[in-house]
Amino acid sequence: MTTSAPSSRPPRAELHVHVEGTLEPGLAFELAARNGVALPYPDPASLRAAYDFADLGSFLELYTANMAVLRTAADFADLTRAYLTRAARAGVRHAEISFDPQAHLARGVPLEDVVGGIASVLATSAADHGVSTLLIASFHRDKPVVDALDVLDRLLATRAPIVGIGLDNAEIGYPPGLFTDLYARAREAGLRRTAHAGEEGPAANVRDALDLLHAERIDHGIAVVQDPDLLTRVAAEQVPFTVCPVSNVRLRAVPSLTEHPLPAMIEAGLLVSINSDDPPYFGAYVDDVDDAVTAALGLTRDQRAALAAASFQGSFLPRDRVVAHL
Ligand code: ES4
Ligand code: ZN
Repeated sequence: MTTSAPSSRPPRAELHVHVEGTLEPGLAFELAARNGVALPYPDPASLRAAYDFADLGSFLELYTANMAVLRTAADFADLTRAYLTRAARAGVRHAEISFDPQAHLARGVPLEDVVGGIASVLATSAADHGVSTLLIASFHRDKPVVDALDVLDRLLATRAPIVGIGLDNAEIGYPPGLFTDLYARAREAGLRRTAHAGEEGPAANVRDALDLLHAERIDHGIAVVQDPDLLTRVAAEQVPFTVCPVSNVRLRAVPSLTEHPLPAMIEAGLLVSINSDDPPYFGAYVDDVDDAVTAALGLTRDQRAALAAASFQGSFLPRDRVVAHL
């Protein structure tokens, strides 16, 4: 995979990346050795070869299994640092990074170690990597809302440095309406709100995330093109959509990049940004995604500039910080 120097790419933000999904096979093996954890693969290359997914479910299975190597605050710090180092090379100047608190609590890793490890690196990301950062706690939609409420309360009680919340994991069978209480509490606490919706689920999930959860941003949202009225509405409201075209192809939500609904979303006037989601799992950091999308869809220079601008406009940065990036 080739990577150009940052100067050859327009500055951009990355708004949709799961820190656990940035775990490179090499680092996974390093952490496994450090923590005395066994991985069911002989070496990093064999693990990477397993990154061939039939759907979201098969990806989530491996993604969750690999978290076994993440045990200590230092592990989470190393993971976060590795992502920022690579993201800086991709031209990323601001990153809004999600993490899955429930996944680690379920494995007996204290919340303080997870948050502390990630936050220790984010605190100096601008100075160390030239990347400003914000942290998002993402909740599992396939777990009960009471679990999520409990974790959110703990994050708030410990003054975890999060800007907002998200909703991820399996979408089908777990509609946004299950999480109205969670999003209401987050909103009351002054947190920003994003949610995965319309990734493998229907356009109605995008509408419900907006209307029932008061989500300010939609992660993926590609199903929105199936509902012309909703498409018109989200264009008028300039709802940010954090689209991950390579992820969608690798998880077979879309058959190929050339058939991706991104052009239809751009055409409809949506505020769309391009993101990586889980870069090593899908074989592409955000610069690689930009290149692949440009090649497959023949994006113009102006369209690419608009996508880069939208990555800042859709961020949770204060208005003056957004303007400074444009
Ligand atoms: C995810 Cl691609 C994707 N979809 C839903 N949840 C996720 N968590 C990490 N990656
Ligand atoms: Zn995602």
